[in-house]
Amino acid sequence: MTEQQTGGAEGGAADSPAPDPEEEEAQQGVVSISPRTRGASRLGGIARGALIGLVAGGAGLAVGELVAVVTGEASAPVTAAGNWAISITPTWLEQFAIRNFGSNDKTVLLIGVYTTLALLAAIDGVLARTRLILAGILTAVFGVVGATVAVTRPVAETSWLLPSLLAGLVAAAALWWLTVMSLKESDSAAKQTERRRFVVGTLGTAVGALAVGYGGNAWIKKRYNVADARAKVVLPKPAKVLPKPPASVHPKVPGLGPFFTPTSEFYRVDTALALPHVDPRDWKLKIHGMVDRPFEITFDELLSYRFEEHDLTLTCVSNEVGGPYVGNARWLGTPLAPLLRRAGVQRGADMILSKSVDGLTIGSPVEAVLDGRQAMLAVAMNGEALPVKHGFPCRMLIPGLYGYVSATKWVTDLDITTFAKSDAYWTPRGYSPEAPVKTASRIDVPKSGATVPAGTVVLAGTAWATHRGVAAVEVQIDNGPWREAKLAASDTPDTWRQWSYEWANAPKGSHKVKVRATDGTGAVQTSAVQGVVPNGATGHHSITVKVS
Ligand SMILES: Nc1nc2c(c(=O)[nH]1)N[C@H]1C(S)=C(S)[C@@H](COP(=O)(O)O)O[C@H]1N2
Ligand SMILES: [Mo]
Repeated sequence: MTEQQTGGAEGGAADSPAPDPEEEEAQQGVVSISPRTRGASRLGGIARGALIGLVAGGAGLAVGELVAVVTGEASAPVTAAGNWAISITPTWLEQFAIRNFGSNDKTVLLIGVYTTLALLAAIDGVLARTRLILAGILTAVFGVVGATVAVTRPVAETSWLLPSLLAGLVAAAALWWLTVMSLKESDSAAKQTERRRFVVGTLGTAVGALAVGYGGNAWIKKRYNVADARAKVVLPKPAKVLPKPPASVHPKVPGLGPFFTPTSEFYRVDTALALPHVDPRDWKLKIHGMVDRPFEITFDELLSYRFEEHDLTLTCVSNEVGGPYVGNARWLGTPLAPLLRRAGVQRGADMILSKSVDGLTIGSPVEAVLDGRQAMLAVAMNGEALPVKHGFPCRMLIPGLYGYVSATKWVTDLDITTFAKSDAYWTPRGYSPEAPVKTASRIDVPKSGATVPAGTVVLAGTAWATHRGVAAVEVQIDNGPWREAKLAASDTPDTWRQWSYEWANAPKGSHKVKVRATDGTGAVQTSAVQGVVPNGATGHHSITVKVS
């Protein structure tokens, strides 16, 4: 809204002398207004109210952001509200978001939060023109609501009340001030001065809010930045250097992704709206609960342990058949089993409830960590310290289990407990407490719907049955017989296996191609179609190809 537009609204006064009920009320209520301006268009009043609401709301949020420089990023009003929204998101909506927005789901959520807040602020601003006290109280109530959702986050501190409370107060004050000025401005006697005051006040508040908001945000980013700390981490040398897998783990088919997923392309799935920025100097891991000898270690202590490299394919329970939420990396970590043994897991304990700094909890079977597989606390992937979004400085990994039951990022707490007693984050949201990775296979080349020249068509893709390994991959064309694909070399049973198939004399026309894998135990991937809830999708991936 510009000054010209508000001016235009007022210009309409002469043409429409009907008394505006809004201004009449304002006259009785808050400020006395000269009859001359009664005709100011109602629309102009609404627009101006909405503008004031937005500016006042913005001022509040900006101050909230500034306070959050001290109280922590996740306590900022918008972040807290967003995190709360994530926590109450029903499973169907979460699935919808993952399916449609993928790793941009956070951006979409933030847009949603900002839009909702803007709408509320605008409505409140309009309301303020006739019911200033009520609107002021409402604004303060928004602040209290924000403070409540902030302080009820799993790892909140009492100070998390502050940003939203102050935001509410500042917004209420700004709303009051600007509304009173705006209503007064209609007064004839000092019209020019009043108007200038209103415009300057509104513009000034808006500019100030933007400056403080952006400044606060930049300050938060700087203050909680761990890039330097990450750069300084000296990765421990693995006790035994793992040789590079042979080149034959990758069939050289154009368009097929590499055997190791580049870190920059590795999928990301988590509930963190503001990524946790954990300084390794502050990091501690606590192992406690049903153990004989609970203990706590620092990052330096962790780094002094025995480290191993391990190639492992990580996948998400939310990955649909043929989906992208799977990646393969070389991880550097210290085995988890010796740490559990040092703590002395008590009889009856069957669950590790791991917790991240942002309060997310993940439940994993104690058995899976102690049965000899390479469960680890990882500090690096693909030769570099973990990126912040993949769990810096430390994350858990257990081969064979979906990420939501094994791969805790920013992990700081292992509570040894039982599945009977404890629920992890996703359990009450409809996901199974335990979830081994299901056998899956995917056709990556050609892309579904692609047109390819007749002759020999090369199909290629990947298959995984983490920890059981992949023993065979077969493809089926147009419901014909299943034909054995050529498997690339196997790295470990914990990694995916790429495959290719030369489809000779592919006839012209549209064809359907399907794939299925057999895992290391000899079990063939099921064709039964199941969605991702409660413990992973099943069914065969299929594509259509046009041969021309
Ligand atoms: N702290 C934390 N750890 C987490 C999650 C999370 O939301 N928060 N998501 C889990 C899920 S569902 C998956 S699939 C993997 C994904 O790991 P990535 O983002 O590094 O690929 O992390 C797991 N660890
Ligand atoms: Mo996941």
